[in-house]
Amino acid sequence: MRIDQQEIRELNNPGTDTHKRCLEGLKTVYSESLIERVVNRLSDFQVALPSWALGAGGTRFGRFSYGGEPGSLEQKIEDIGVIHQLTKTAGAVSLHIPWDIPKDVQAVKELADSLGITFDAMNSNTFQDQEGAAESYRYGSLSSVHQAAREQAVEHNIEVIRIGEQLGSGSLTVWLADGANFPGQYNFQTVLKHAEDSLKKIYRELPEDWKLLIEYKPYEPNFYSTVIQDWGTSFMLANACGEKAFTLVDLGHHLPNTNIEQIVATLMSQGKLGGFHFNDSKYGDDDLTVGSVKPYNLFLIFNELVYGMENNPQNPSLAWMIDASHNIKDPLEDLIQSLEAILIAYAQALLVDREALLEAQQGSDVVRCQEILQDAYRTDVRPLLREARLRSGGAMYPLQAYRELKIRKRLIEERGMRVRATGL
Ligand SMILES: [Mn+2]
Repeated sequence: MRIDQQEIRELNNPGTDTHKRCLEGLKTVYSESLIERVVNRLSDFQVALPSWALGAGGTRFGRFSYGGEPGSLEQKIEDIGVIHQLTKTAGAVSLHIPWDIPKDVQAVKELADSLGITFDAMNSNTFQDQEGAAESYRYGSLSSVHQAAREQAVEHNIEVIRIGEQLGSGSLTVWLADGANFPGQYNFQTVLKHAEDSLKKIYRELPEDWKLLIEYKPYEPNFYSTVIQDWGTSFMLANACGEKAFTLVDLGHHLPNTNIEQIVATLMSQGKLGGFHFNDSKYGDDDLTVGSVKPYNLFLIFNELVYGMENNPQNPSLAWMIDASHNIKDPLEDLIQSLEAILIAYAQALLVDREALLEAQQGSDVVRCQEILQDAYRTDVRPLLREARLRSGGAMYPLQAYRELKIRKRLIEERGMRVRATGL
């Protein structure tokens, strides 16, 4: 389904005057040129939505369906189209292979194109056994001690690159779930060497203008060790592969209280941060809605991302993606909430007075340093988000619009109650 642009305009109209007054209020604190700059940055910012995020979420204990789920890749792209129409921030999709192999590449491309959606990073999957596959990944894939399993996993990643090439994607994300459940299960050095050799084989097949993004995670699905457990290991492997390989940071893939903003700063200074997965967590890799638990943390991370984007030309532009699970929520509502949280943190980080901060840091005025960051964090930047959306034809209040337009009801009428999306 598609929303009639007129419907969005009609929803925006009554709130426009109030919005303008809120925006004027911000102009009493920040210069007009800064506000203009932030609004433009927000309009340009696009976050990819993964093709596996549009179906009902759940945990390993259960899954609660909600009706109107997308039953095909085409419908998933249409759902992203709806979110993009409302927010103007979801202009990309990140495909998971083999869950979402396009049957008709040309048709899928044309559909995405008509909705203003591009194909961001491709995701391979060697954490599950695939139907009819000769080798099992039970004991690992790219790092397995079994050569045939390693070769099959490398082959799969190359196939994902080939599909991505046809779609116009420009990067491959490898999240290697390989690890050990028990001490002594494997030799740490052997599996790391295998992982490196396999990644190099995949890297050799990358098109000239592509990137290889290497994700890390400390534990889960294996509970004793993970082959690529932290940013240092990923960084080392990316360096071993070459200049087109980068580290990908997933917010949930850290042990509790890890200083993620420092990791971001370190990687960007080395020009090696390539991708970013958004989510939030309380205990582990909870994949909660972005900004739902630790919004100040998210702001501090964005503060480093903005600094890096402005000061590290050696770092490439990043592949942004939401990697969360809505669990009991309507996924589309959850994704709208996540996009809002991302833009809020980004806008706040753009408001940080960097000159004043530098001066306070040089003068070791610790109190002032904290005040400068928190001044930005405590600013209600939502009028800036609304202004950006208003200018690009989105809804000023996307979540409210989603509800008022009764999108879920319309999707259920169109697709029924019983469809089940492919994926986890
Ligand atoms: Mn991830």
